[in-house]
Amino acid sequence: MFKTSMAITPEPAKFAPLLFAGDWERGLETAAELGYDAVEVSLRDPQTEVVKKLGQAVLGSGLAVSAVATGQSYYNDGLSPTSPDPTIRARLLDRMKGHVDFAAPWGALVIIGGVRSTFEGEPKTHAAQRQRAVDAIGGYAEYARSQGVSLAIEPINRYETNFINTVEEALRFIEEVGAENLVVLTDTFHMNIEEVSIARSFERAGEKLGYVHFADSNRRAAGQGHIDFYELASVVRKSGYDGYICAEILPLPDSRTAAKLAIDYLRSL
Ligand code: LER
Ligand code: MN
Repeated sequence: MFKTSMAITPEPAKFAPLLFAGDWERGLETAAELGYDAVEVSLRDPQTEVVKKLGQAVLGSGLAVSAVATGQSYYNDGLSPTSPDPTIRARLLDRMKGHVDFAAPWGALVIIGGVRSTFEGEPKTHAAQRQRAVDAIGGYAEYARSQGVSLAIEPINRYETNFINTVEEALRFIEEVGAENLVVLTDTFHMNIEEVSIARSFERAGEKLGYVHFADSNRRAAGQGHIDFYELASVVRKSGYDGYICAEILPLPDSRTAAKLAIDYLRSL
């Protein structure tokens, strides 16, 4: 049996594949009722009251936090580690430290996915944008290590970013940053677009596999599209991965039904 998690957010988000967006109380209640082990929380500003309340409520819910997703800092507020503006990078460093502090009590991961943003402007300027991100993420990793937290680099498909689309690129980036507490997050929705073989890419992540998003080809719950999750489950088991499988999925037909479909299917694997 895999440890299970589902992705929620306390705020109405611009980023779609999250359940119970803006209604975290019902999100927690439903996750506990359906028997999930944990929730993944997508946070905007970790210093806000709503995030403090959410943290307290999770502690009392019997659930764990599996991971903190951080993309809203870019999607909602334009903060990016590639930015040439040092005040933007400093604001993001502050946020990331707050995310690490939120994650630490559960040993949850902090996800570096959408927050990487996308390289902009002339291709010849991309190397400098990438270098700023290497330095910035190295800084987040150093703080995270002091709190016993790991950061998960998530490859994202080409329609959302041009900065790390594949597992191979994530591994190269991790090597470049050179921090021990950087791992790979494999999201099957993105992999279905980018990877030659989803299964072989899970194998390629190997010991660096640190976290998993299961969403089907249409970003609905696993089992609602055409990805072969039985093959993937067997590859993941063989790799010795003992972390969470998190349903990061569209709330279709509605949040509760999607959450129920996902956990029933995860249990069948
Ligand atoms: C976040 O986990 C994700 O999968 C991305 O689509 C964010 O843009
Ligand atoms: Mn994802």
